[in-house]
Amino acid sequence: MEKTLVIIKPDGVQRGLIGPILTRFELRGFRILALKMLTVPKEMAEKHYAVHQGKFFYNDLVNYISSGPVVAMILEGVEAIKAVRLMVGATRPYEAAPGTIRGDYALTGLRNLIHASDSPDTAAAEIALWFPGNEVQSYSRDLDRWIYE
Ligand code: 3AN
Repeated sequence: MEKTLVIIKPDGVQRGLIGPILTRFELRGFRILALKMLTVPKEMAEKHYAVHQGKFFYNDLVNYISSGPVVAMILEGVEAIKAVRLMVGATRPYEAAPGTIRGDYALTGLRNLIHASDSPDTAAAEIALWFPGNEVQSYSRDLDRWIYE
């Protein structure tokens, strides 16, 4: 089982897409291990996007993700990192395939609705940053035996 961090960005919250996005992940079979709404402090946003420091879009990224409430969650499932990234779709929303979250609900630039960890190392670092302390549940569900062979 793999864990990944997903953030519904301010545009997703403002557009009333928390429910539809969560539903997609639940229906796919992922377990939600942690879930919260928060407004991200600037320093935390800078840490989250540290790999992009120095790039021309870095300041916009940091300002945008801290501009209003977001919803952060940890999802667990087999190959969760890759599977969730495929559900999220391409970085540029206008290039995202129909059927993906960005491809169905987003169109331009920074308004790409959602963030998802892109590797096991990133997932571990992002989970530690967004859910420090004892905020993560561990549980099984009866229906898991119908999702996993
Ligand atoms: P993704 O969110 O698809 O994993 P990353 O991690 O490469 O994409 O980039 C993080 C965020 O930075 C993207 N969601 C997007 O909003 C923004 N971004 C990435 N590349 C560019 C770019 N060339 N111009 C403007 N914004 C960008």
